[in-house]
Amino acid sequence: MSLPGRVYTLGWLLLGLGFATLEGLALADADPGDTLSEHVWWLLALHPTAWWLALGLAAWAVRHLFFKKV
Ligand SMILES: [Ca+2]
Repeated sequence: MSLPGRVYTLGWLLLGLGFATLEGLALADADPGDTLSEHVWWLLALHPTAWWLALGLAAWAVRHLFFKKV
């Protein structure tokens, strides 16, 4: 199944808007432990393997975003 490109664009825009809203609410809330970075640190503290997964994801993201072959 193939969706029109505009559907994906709208989805990514909604995802970004949702992220900005959630992160803004978490930053405005004085309670700790609710921002994205705090959740990432929590995940990384669970098991050393999480660091390797994060490193792999970061390497993939850098390659994908900055060295993508057109
Ligand atoms: Ca907070």
